[in-house]
Amino acid sequence: MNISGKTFRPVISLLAVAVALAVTGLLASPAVAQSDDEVAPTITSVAITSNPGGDNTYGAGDHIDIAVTFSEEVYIRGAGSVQLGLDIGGESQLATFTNNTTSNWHSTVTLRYTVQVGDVDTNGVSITANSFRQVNKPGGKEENPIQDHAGNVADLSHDALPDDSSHQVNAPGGL
Ligand SMILES: [Ca+2]
Ligand SMILES: [Ca+2]
Repeated sequence: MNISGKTFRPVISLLAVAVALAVTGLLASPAVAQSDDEVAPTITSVAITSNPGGDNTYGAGDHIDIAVTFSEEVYIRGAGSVQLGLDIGGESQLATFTNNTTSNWHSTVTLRYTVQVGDVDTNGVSITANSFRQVNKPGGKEENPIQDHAGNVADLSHDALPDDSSHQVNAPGGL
């Protein structure tokens, strides 16, 4: 056996990193209250809430906002941590959570897509079924799944919204 300082030190460092990660994970987790609640949260509605104006049409730079409502308050950590899929003229686009509160607990979350030059949908925007999803990023999906106060992880399934002619898009690109 030849346990020199050179071989020993990296082991200590790895342990220190592991402990630090474990502590960070504990601190980042939402507090779970004592509760008899065993019912998982579900998505009860998905609706476009922005107003494109009298012409029912969004132009480049306009915001399309979609509200996703849950059956109860859920923990969602931070802006950008969840996304929702839109279909704009046959192209898949992502709306992203814009958290405008200091709380991570939400009954309804609003996701926003900003219309880009080149987006055109003459029969209106549609929303893809079961496209609401949590983004995998540090402090996100693995450490903090979307859950209720009792720690029941949410069922994120939801219906599609069909083409909605009151939410058309017309931002054609140049030549
Ligand atoms: Ca519950
Ligand atoms: Ca469409």
